[in-house]
Amino acid sequence: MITLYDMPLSGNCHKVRLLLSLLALPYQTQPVDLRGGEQRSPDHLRRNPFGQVPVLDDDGLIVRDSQAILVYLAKRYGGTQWWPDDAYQLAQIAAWLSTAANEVANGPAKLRVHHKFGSPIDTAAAGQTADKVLGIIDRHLQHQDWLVGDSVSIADVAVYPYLALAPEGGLNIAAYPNIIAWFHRIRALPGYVTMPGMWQS
Ligand SMILES: N[C@@H](CCC(=O)N[C@@H](CS)C(=O)NCC(=O)O)C(=O)O
Repeated sequence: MITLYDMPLSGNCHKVRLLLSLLALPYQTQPVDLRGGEQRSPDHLRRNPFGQVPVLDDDGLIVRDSQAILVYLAKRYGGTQWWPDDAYQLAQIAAWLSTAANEVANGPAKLRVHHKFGSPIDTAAAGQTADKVLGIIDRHLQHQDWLVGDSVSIADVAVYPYLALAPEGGLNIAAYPNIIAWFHRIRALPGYVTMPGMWQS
């Protein structure tokens, strides 16, 4: 059985919920009370020494980090549509996973945590990072439907949640028409699931 150590308002957890649902994989969630500090409990630190969610437990195999979990699920359960054989395509997917963990996390995701939960951040730096990454992604999607190749991949799943949650960080996502068109394509996928706070058309 797959168990996702989860927090309903976490975009990182949503990446995993979205892929599990797109793959139609049965799973259960185990909520981790982040406000109460449960992520720093000895039990959770054994699962993830960084004291964060998401963590996946697949019949005793523990995987931490949203990007790593997407890789695991795509390779283990997804077939070549989700984990291509081609080295160049895989490298492109890895590049976007890296963007999700860096620029998207330090731009739109950080602004959201600040606006929604009051975390102190350097708002000017996060704003600059957000503008840059949103512009790059919007231009990238001008001539292609998906971030990599000609079908959805874990690159899209990794980048999507914090872009769709960007309005909660005070960002005007409607200024990026190619991103909005990509939102619509993602939302039309069989098995798509949303979460509270995501951009509404
Ligand atoms: N690189 C990690 C980041 C995970 C992360 O930042 N998780 C947040 C929730 S979205 C968390 O667990 N925060 C609790 C804390 O840091 O105390 C990933 O992609 O999974």
